[in-house]
Amino acid sequence: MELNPFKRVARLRAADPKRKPDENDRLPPGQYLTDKFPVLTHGPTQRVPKDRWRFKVFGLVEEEIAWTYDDILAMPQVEITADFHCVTRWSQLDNRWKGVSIHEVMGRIRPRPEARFVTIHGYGGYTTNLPLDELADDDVLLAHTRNGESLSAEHGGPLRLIVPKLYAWKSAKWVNGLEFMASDRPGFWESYGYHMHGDPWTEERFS
Ligand SMILES: Nc1nc2c(c(=O)[nH]1)N[C@H]1C(S)=C(S)[C@@H](COP(=O)(O)O)O[C@H]1N2
Ligand SMILES: [Mo]
Repeated sequence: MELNPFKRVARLRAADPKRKPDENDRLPPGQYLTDKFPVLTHGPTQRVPKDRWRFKVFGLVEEEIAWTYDDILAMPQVEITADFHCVTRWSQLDNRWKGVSIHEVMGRIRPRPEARFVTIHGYGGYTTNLPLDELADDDVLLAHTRNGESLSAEHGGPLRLIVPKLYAWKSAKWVNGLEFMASDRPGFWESYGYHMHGDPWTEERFS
């Protein structure tokens, strides 16, 4: 049975001593290493057929867009190697993610000048918030493949966001939209007390 989000955040917060990061360590403070690829989803796994997939760009943009899965996959692909840190304390090193760089996506979008933050939307109603300049970072991508294998539905396949520099709750599974905003607004976990930003190196776990 799934814990209710209030209880879950209260439990994590209670076990949250701050530590100093070790500069030589690849593991952020308070994290442990795992070789496994745990599934961490709040609510049911979404199973959206690729031919019905839509990726919407809306909010503070000059022009709203709705791309199909094929539209997105037709954009140039990249592969990055990145670590993955869950706020529940497991970390994985050296995932090879393949997909479409957010730069390709951003190059086809015209945010209004007042847009500073983005809400990432996923099928199932999941949301998470990011500053626009961090969404547009070099290592952010819409991933469909990890370590040479297509992402399973449990891991957000056919398409998920990957934001390597922040805790993994920012890496929305079944990503289906970017909503541009002038000011920051908490997403799903952020509204239950997860940090608005979520840098694992300074342990921005809770707000
Ligand atoms: N749509 C959606 N995306 C999500 C989540 C979720 O519940 N729904 N959980 C987040 C959390 S807390 C983590 S740690 C990672 C886990 O990804 P994984 O299940 O592929 O390991 O997905 C993130 N993205
Ligand atoms: Mo997580």
